Amino acid sequence: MEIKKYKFPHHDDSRGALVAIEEMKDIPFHVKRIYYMYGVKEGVERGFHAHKKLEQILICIHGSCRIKLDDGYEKAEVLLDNPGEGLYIGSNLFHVMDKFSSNAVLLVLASELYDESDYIRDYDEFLEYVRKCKG
Ligand code: T46
Repeated sequence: MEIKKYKFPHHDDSRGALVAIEEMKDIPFHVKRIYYMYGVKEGVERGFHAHKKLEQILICIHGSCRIKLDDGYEKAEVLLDNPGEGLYIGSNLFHVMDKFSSNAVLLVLASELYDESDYIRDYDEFLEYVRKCKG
């Protein structure tokens, strides 16, 4: 599976670091929604779904967490621990987020507004859906 990570422009100086992200330039879509999660308790796993249409960039802007990806054929794991880089998650990727450090803040840039009908939360349904999409 191809893992798409984006490295964002850093503007570091004696005052500290500033990371700027511009839509359609540093990431491949227009951003319609931003959300973030923090205070995730030790041992908690989140996600367990895929999206039919949504594109997202996940950035762990503080601390670290792991993202497990499954495209219905292959599985992969990515550690996010750098606020200067983001993981692209396109459609049809079943994903789980876990191993959150106690100080982790996971920021997500999303291409669409929140729409529950875009979620596939059942793994068997996901497998059926991706196989149908691939023809
Ligand atoms: C994803 C991963 C990376 C809203 O009302 N609006 C929103 O924009 C979002 C994202 C969530 N919610 C509500 C829906 C649930 O009642 O917040 C609650 C928690 O959402 P959920 O259980 O879907 O959270 P995660 O961490 O399992 O998944 C989230 C995103 O929902 C999902 O799109 O790809 O983060």
